Amino acid sequence: MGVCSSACKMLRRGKYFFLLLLCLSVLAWIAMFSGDFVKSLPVSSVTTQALAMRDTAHSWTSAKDNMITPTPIQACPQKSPLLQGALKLNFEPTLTLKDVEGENKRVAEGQFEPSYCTARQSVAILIPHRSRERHLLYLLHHLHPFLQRQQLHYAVYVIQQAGDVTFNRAKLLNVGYLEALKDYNWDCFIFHDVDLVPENDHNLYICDTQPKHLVVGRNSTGYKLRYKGYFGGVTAMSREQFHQVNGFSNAYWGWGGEDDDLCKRVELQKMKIVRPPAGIARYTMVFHKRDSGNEINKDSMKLLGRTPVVWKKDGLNSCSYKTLSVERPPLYVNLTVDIGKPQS
Ligand code: UD2
Ligand code: MN
Repeated sequence: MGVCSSACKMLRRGKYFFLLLLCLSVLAWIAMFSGDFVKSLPVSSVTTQALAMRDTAHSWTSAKDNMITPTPIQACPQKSPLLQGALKLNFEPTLTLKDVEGENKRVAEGQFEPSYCTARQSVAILIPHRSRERHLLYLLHHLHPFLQRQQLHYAVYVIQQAGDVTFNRAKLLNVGYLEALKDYNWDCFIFHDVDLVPENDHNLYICDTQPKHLVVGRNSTGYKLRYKGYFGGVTAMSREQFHQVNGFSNAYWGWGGEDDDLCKRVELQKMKIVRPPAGIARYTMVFHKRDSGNEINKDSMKLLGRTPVVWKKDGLNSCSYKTLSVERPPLYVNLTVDIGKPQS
């Protein structure tokens, strides 16, 4: 027993020694391969990349070769869920441009685009203008929220006639079309009097397969269509439709006739004017007297007789003007132009 016990003790000690050696060598091995080895793991490892992406997500989303595919934005619905129908309009004498800017923080340089869906059309609103600041303010106040509820990508252009020669609404609208296309390839153009405020947001500011007249009725005429070929006030034409008729005539200086001329151009192209239902296409015209510098155009009947002969060479393709300034305050693009004067 004595011999065996000392032999057993030696064996046990050897076992411990061996275990200790094993532990030490494992530790030495770990120490040797840690650090550099871990760092040299292949970077193509999906896990590593995923972690890297998670840490810099904000810069990745805009990277060209983005590996995180953003959820595609859906097209806006055919009918906007934001529409309210008949609206209560207000014309507060104390309203200021600052107020309207404050109410429309998401409009920049006259432009807006829904962020939650892709607008069905990109629309340029063209407003011919001179010395009607109060009317412009009321229109901007109502029109911006109205267009946003329709989920449109849009921009508002105000085309100011410089100087005090006779007003020419039609030529200003031609200029607006040509200038707006330098900014963006708009699908649709709305030619909009400054004093007409839409009363119902179901009156959609989008273009149709045919030219569209948006004012069936207004307060001052008992909301009745004035006459069958009436095409004044607010109209919507696609980029192609307006190009096809060579735009408005540039020859109408003073009040009247230019809207009838556009109607003739449309009919000459075998297009047909469409209108929304009378219960929707309603406007309030802010009261005004005839402006000085916009006296009745005595030549309008004579000019209308010539339309079928001259339309091809009097219009967009002959519209000469000088752009004096382009400003971009928050709510509209402000174009000031010299459009010349009537030929005597
Ligand atoms: C009618 C038409 C209008 C046009 C005009 C005859 C309707 C609802 N409107 O408007 O589209 O055909 O007859 O030319 O039928 N403007 C200025 N400053 C001026 C003069 C005119 O900004 O000094 C602009 C402004 O956008 C105004 C528009 O031109 O709304 C039409 O002029 P208007 O309002 O004096 O003519 P009105 O109401 O008879
Ligand atoms: Mn008017």
